[in-house]
Amino acid sequence: MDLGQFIIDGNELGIIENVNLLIAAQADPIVIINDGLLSGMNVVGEKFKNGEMFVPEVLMAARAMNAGMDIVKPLIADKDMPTLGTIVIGTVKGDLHDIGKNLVVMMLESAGFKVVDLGVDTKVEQFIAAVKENNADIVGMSAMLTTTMTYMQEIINACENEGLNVQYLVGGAPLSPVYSKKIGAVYAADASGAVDTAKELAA
Ligand code: B1M
Repeated sequence: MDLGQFIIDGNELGIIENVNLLIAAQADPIVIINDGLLSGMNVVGEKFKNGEMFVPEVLMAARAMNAGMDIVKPLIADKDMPTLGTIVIGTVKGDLHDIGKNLVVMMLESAGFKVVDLGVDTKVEQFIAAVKENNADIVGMSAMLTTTMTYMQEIINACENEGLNVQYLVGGAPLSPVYSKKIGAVYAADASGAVDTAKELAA
């Protein structure tokens, strides 16, 4: 059975039914994740990047992925859980836009990152506390307003002052690669780009 195709089709019920069947047949949960769920989500990422899939379809795929993960996760010891790294993410202070950020979160989780989502209107102190608490590798910041994107620099400065050993991933409509580089961060244009960039940063 091709679990990946159920993910690509966003078929949540198909995933639930077939993951349960595989578990009943004693399949290895790690193999289910890597060869079934993640491989399907990788295809979704590529298709989204190439304009062959759109936001609603990606959301459905991510929901199917999460439904599958919810079944297999309890069967895996934390230490065996495949993880590419830990990302603390939030929409920055003063900004309430979270649709794009939520999509990025879903895609990062589906790709195998541990994501600590701080939500919207996130202040410097929240980022710093979450990085320390979770020993994060990456700080992800989203902004949709020209008036709020400048706050990213404050977050980066504060993290540097604290001596935190993290990389910075940023995105949102008003951002550009040039501006992102200027503040010391790496830019991703969309959710699938965020996954690719996060993989590079965490490597
Ligand atoms: Co607002 N809004 N909004 N809004 N809103 C915009 C952003 C705006 C461009 C509309 C416009 O004027 N044409 C404009 C900003 C102008 C500017 O600053 N340049 C604007 C404004 C002005 C405002 C208010 C100030 C309006 C007012 O009250 N006068 C107000 C501000 C509130 C606040 O935040 N303090 C406001 C409010 C709202 C709503 C609450 C009504 C609602 C948000 C609901 C929500 O998010 N829960 C809203 C919406 C929906 C929009 C638009 C229409 C759509 C945004 C969206 O969700 N896009 C938007 C216009 C537009 O973009 N066409 C607009 C879909 C989403 C999938 O894409 O968010 O770009 P996007 O995310 C992408 C990428 O950007 C990237 O990946 C995502 C997925 O592919 N990405 C990342 C995002 N974050 C990333 C992080 C990463 C990497 C990639 O790494 C960490």
